[in-house]
Amino acid sequence: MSTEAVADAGVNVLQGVDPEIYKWITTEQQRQENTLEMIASENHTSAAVMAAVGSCLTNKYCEGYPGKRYYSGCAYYDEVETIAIERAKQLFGCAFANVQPHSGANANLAAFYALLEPGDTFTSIELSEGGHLTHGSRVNLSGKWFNPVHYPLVHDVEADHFGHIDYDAVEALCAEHKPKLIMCGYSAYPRIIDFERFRKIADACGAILLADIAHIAGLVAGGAHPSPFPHCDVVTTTTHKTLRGPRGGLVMTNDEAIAKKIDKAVFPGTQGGPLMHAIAGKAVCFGEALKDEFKDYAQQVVANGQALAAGLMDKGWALSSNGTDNHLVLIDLRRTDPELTGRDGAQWLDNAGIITNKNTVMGDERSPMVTSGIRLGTPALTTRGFKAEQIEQTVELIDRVLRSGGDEATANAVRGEVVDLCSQFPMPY
Ligand code: DSN
Repeated sequence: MSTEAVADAGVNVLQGVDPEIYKWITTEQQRQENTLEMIASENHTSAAVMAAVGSCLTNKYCEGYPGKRYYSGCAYYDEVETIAIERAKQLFGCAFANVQPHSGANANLAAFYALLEPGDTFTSIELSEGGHLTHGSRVNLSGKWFNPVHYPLVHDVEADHFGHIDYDAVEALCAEHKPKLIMCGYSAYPRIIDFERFRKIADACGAILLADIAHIAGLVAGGAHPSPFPHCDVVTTTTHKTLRGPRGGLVMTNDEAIAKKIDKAVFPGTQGGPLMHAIAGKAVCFGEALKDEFKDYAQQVVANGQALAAGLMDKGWALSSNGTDNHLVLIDLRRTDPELTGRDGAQWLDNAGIITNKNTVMGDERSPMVTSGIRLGTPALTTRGFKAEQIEQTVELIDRVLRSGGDEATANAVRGEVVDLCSQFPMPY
């Protein structure tokens, strides 16, 4: 049976057993097919990944690691997990990989548990500036049990590196606070991360350097963003987003002592049984990302990101950091249409079939539920086959919607054009 047939068979069985859930899955499938998915952290994974995730591997408990399990019957799971580990190491060029974290948040939790004691100081950027909940937010364990000190971006709109990390300020802040760990890697940062500079800063203050490459993992794997190795001590990531695999997490390192601590911190420190069906999906995803086509994909994601940024700026939309080097673009509405909020803009786009998210921008005075920004990304559109020409069409549609004042007729007209555009670029499954 082909992988497509396996995936279809699974959904068709569901139709008879649970028509209610079947209805919502197929309705969601139609939504995905007929909308422009521009959430920077989402993608369309392959039929092969979905077949692995929807397989009988969901049935088994496998606490422990390959060759050292707490249950019988794990031999084939050892094979799957070992393949996933070896492929992850090959893909990212590192010596150790733990493929068990259920998510990026779990990967970060395990890294903190392995490397820090409660109360220890670490540095990162704040969630509202483009960081992540697990990078020291007050409402997350990382901010409650540890002592985060946040480093700034360049806020001066006239400065050469407006919106970039202020590396000199990071250096000064780390010299002052002597963090045990420095985090780099973000959720809404459109620029290349200078891992080499971070290494120098970490060495100067004796800190461990952790990169959370969740957003850019696919770009790193495809050679479209510099690698965190050999500069970083620990690298955490998700496996969906630009890497285009199943939802899940991954931790990597070149340091054997750190690897041992991470393994213990993932299991039994912070997780129980690994999700072996998800690990099989990760193995398939890493195998796909090792192919030459994935390099073309990663380059195209960035080319499309830059076309999106250039197109929006041509239309007069101000962007955080005035552009992008990667897969994401952050519109700063305050500098174009101060009355328009991220909440309204994202809702109007949603009404027109363009799926984005509201996002805070540097120094945002609006709340995270309102915001002054809209975050857009190109990973999913690129998977569908979009190139510069379709990105230009997409920019036209976004501009019309955002300048419409939320007009329903405009949303409906754009929605029709979106459906038409989508029909020319079928899903990868
Ligand atoms: N929620 C993800 C994002 O959208 O960036 C990060 O985990």
